[in-house]
Amino acid sequence: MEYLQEATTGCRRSLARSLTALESRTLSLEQALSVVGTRPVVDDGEWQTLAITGAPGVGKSCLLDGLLRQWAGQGLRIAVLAVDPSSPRTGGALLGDRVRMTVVDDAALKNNIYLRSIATRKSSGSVPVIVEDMTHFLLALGWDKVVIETVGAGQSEVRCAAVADRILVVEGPARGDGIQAEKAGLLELADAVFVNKSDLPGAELHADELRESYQLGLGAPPPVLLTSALHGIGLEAAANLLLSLPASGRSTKARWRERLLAFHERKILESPQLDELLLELAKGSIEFKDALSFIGDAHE
Ligand SMILES: Nc1nc2c(ncn2[C@@H]2O[C@H](COP(=O)(O)OP(=O)(O)O)[C@@H](O)[C@H]2O)c(=O)[nH]1
Ligand SMILES: [Mg+2]
Repeated sequence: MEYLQEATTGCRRSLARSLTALESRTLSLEQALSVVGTRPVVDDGEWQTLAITGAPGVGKSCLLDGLLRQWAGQGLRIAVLAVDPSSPRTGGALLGDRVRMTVVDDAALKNNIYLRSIATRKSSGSVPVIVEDMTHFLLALGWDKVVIETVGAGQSEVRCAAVADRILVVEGPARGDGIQAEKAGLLELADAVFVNKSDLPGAELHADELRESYQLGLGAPPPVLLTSALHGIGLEAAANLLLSLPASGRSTKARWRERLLAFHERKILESPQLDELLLELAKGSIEFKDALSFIGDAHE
């Protein structure tokens, strides 16, 4: 595991190799941290991890490119994990082939940025668990912040977002159908909402719809900001707002819910007896509740 040691010296190739080992579960986070060390926890109210989530095509990658320029320009070192739910139909990536991040081509900034995508279709393990482990590892290596880009659809993606200290939900202009119920869960988790593509009609209308719907709920509403990643409008304000963004009280409960669920999932997926238990269950030689108690016992 020499590559782990090398990753601590800033070698990108060794970093990539370490992340691949975490992804394929041939390396556990514990093992990795035992080599690279852990980072002391400073509770200064600042976030270390941010999730950027929202429907495909709303401009998350474009926005992130602009935000990274601002942050890297201020000297922050930021690692990005792009969770890429590759399309089962084409086998191609849903996110990866849309927009290329240009910040990594910028000689003055690229040393402050690291990009890594996680192809969920190829993944053998639970993606939220992998994302969480990679995040801890990157922070332990001394990256200032980790940003997780994830499509805001589906339980697994919501759980990826819940790994983060703060959640930014990105929306596009109004499409005339108001705020749909399936979005409510995601909006509930938001510490901030950006309505991107403010250069297109309907963006302000949608921002108003969102603000209104937050007024109906309990607790302080998250800030709702208009941005145009394409034209660079509102990006500086957005970057500053995010850096000092407090966790919204309303998102905290939903986040803990997701984290509890993720913990449970990890317990099951990482149980050494899982394969055996599944076989026994399939054969009908043990009962469901026996399997549950096995998994419980293995970790207590
Ligand atoms: N008009 C307009 N288009 C944008 C804006 N931001 C992104 N786009 C375009 O939206 C498409 C999807 O962007 P992308 O960042 O890949 O979206 P993602 O799937 O959410 O990551 C691309 O063609 C972008 O050029 C914006 O502010 N205004
Ligand atoms: Mg994207």
